[in-house]
Amino acid sequence: MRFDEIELRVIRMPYRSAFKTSFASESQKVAVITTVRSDGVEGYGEGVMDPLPMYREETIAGGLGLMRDALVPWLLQHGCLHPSELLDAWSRWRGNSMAKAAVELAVWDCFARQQDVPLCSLLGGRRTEIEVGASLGMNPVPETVASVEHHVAEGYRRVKLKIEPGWDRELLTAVRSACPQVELTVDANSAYALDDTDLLRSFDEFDLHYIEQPLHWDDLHDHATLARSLRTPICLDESLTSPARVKAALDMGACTVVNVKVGRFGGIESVVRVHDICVERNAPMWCGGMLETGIGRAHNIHLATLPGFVYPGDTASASRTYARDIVEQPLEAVDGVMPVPAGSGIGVTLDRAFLDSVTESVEVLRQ
Ligand code: OSB
Ligand code: MG
Repeated sequence: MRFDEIELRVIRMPYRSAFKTSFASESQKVAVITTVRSDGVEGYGEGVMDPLPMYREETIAGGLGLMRDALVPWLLQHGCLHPSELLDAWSRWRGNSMAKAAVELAVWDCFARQQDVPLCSLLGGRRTEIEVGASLGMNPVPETVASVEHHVAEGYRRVKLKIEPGWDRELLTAVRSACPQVELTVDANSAYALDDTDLLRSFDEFDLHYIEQPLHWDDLHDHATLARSLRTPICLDESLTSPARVKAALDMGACTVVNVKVGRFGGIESVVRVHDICVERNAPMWCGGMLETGIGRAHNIHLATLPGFVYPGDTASASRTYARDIVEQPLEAVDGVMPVPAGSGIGVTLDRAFLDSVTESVEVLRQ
């Protein structure tokens, strides 16, 4: 594939309500939407970096810089035979997984559209729908209990609660007594420390499916120590950034469950390698979310059709997060099941008028 043009577009879209985690309360999405153009066919990707490095270390400004200075010029100069080549070709530029993924995803979408096949079939995914859960931001206890009940009634296959020290046992006690059967998980986004081991062990009574990223955002060692003290399984999110890190985490017992985000791993090829590691080791994995727009959401849905994604993912209905989306197809779950968008590539088309209305900047790089 040769590329004629690559567009980097920064968009800003309000959430329907603020999303509060242990690291921030966010009321809007700022994302980089990438478009590659090759032989009259476009492909789209989404960068999940934030304006400030609150989740991991990447930022929009840093990601755009690397795209401009390295990834996009390289792609315009070399092109590729297959999108799976890009991960290794770009490995000499260290880190910056979210920036790499933002460009690589667009190339995969473009490649699939040129072959006129759905992205999932290129990856070997055979499902036509995926099971999904919902991730609830922090809200007062009564509202959270009502929200869990609402999502259970909607058919979501599991509910994840955001927690932090001082915002955990009371919430979990209330949710468990209202919904004793719901498949429940918690996500601390790195808010606890190893000194909190006794507190975290006390969560065993809530019968959680797993605890997501309790400790430091780049740690494996302390998570392995913690895991030995808990009955509840540990799932890592922030700490897992490459196939090698996943192998290390599973081998040292830092986690038994793997949250996969294509941005954090540097693209689809990297996720395919993570997938094979998890399948080989029988480690359950699931597809996480970053409150993506329809572009990133559609990519997540296609990825999650791979057989190793055995737990429900975070890719819930887009309408939970946005009043209006930048894609024309509604990405809506029914009874906790999200259909894979049909058609070629990721199966969605842009609502260009709305996209323009939420665009903050556009730059187009050419041959
Ligand atoms: O830790 O999984 C996370 C959103 C932004 C950043 C980090 C996380 C999340 C979510 C939301 O939990 C998942 C979603 O609905 O996309
Ligand atoms: Mg998480």
